[in-house]
Amino acid sequence: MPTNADIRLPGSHTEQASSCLLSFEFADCANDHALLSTVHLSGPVGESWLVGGDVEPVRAGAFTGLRGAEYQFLSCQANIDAKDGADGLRDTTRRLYQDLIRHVEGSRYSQPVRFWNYVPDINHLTDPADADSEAYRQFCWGRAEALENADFPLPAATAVGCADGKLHIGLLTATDAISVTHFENPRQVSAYHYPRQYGPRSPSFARASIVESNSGSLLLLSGTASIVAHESIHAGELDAQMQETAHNIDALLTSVTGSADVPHERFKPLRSRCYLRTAAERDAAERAFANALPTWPEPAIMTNDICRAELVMEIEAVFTGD
Ligand code: 3EB
Repeated sequence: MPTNADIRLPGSHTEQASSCLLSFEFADCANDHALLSTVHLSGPVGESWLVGGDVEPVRAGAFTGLRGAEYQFLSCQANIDAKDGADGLRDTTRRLYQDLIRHVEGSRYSQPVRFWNYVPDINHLTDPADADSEAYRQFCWGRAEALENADFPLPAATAVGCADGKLHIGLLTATDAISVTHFENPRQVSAYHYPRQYGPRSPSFARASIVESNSGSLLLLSGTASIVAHESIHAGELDAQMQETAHNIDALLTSVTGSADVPHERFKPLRSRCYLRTAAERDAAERAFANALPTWPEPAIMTNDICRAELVMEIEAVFTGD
């Protein structure tokens, strides 16, 4: 039976019973409060992100969530009105990100750790003749406008599609008691430096973020796909994209640990998700994943569109450090 996966955030309250700060349901997310909208295909049916000690509810504009001693998680879901076209998504994204930034900057939990974004009909062009009218590009535009004046570094993120018509945004942040650092991938151009051909404004995220305290560390890997430098490669090919994604993850971990000789010794894969564009490719994705990442625990495989139309899969993961 697949289990719900626990991810324990490092902090100073390790001796206390843990509380759930944030939970993702992969199997049953048809409720109005779900951060993630997806269709579960195989593997773990959810993730619970735990903190030591108690948590209490927080409300910040359109966002709600929980906070513990050192971490806060806020999320919201917004209906995107199809009749507003591309501008509706860009404006809504800008407004929600501005709300979120304002709240986070004014709180004790001011260090961003990781974003999750689920964008409705992410590859849809409101004007078929204009590649910049794509939902993902409009989302990136609104997000960049909100973040350009923010006083914080870009953290790890995921941005994939969803089919419920709503924009879902979630943000995990930490207090100064936690060390938070962000990393890029030497095999990939930083997303915030992608050239103009990918849209009016570049995506705003780091390739990975590490949270660390005396009790240990976690590496939070952003959504990672078959992109080398800034180009998508192996368009439409599941096996090859899976291999290329594994190479990207390998390059990132090697770079973070600072050594090609003893790669990955510091970080062990704990939980992963594989977002798969085509549900019918589930069995092929299971095989390709096991082939490309043979030492990893079984991933949660789910169906979501990927932010570039030629990409068929993307992996996000959490690694435990020492
Ligand atoms: C990429 O590497 C693939 O826009 O927040 C991965 C992770 C991707 C996060 C985002 C996009 C985002 O560009 C797509």
